Amino acid sequence: MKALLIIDVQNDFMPGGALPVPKGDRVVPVINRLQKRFDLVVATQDWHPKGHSSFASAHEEKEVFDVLKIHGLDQVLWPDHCVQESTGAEFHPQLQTSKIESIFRKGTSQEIDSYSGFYDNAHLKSTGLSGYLKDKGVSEIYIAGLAGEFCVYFSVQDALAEGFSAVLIEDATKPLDREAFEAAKIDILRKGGKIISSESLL
Ligand code: VGL
Ligand code: ZN
Repeated sequence: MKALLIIDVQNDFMPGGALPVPKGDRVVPVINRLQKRFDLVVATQDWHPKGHSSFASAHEEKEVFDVLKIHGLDQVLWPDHCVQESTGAEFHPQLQTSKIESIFRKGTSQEIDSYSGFYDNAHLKSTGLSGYLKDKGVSEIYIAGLAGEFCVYFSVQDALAEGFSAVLIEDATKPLDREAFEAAKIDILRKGGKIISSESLL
């Protein structure tokens, strides 16, 4: 069985949002068209408490996009984004949500960031997504959403590590940085993931 996993299609990642992904809004119509092709659709939501450790504003004398070691892990410092219950954390208003059976929230622990929809960045805590998908009989996960070289890339890697086949839908994602995304795509292919265009599903 194949599932569509929609990563972080939230207002703060859209042009005009707190952490805008260039052309991030372009993924919305593509993802809406794709949903009909799947038996199961699930989504993630970046969902940070106020003052989250990934926010530059939580660290004195640090700036947005500085990189810090937090508990031994490299942490990019982001603008405040996707704060729990805020408008920025809501899904894009045009995203169709009626087919989304479950929403997995991540980044909820104050001290640690979570790019992947499966685990936090230190792999300490699971969101339950892997067990949920296995319980539903899913073997293939198709991944879409934002941002291509962060939450999407990390989710693809965890999907593969959990034993799923993982397929990145290239025109249903956008990166923050195109070069970093090119490197991520090479790594996805090297790890056994696939990369396709939405056209091959429609
Ligand atoms: C993301 C940076 C910080 C993402 C989330 O959804 O890719 N990126 N939080
Ligand atoms: Zn975040």
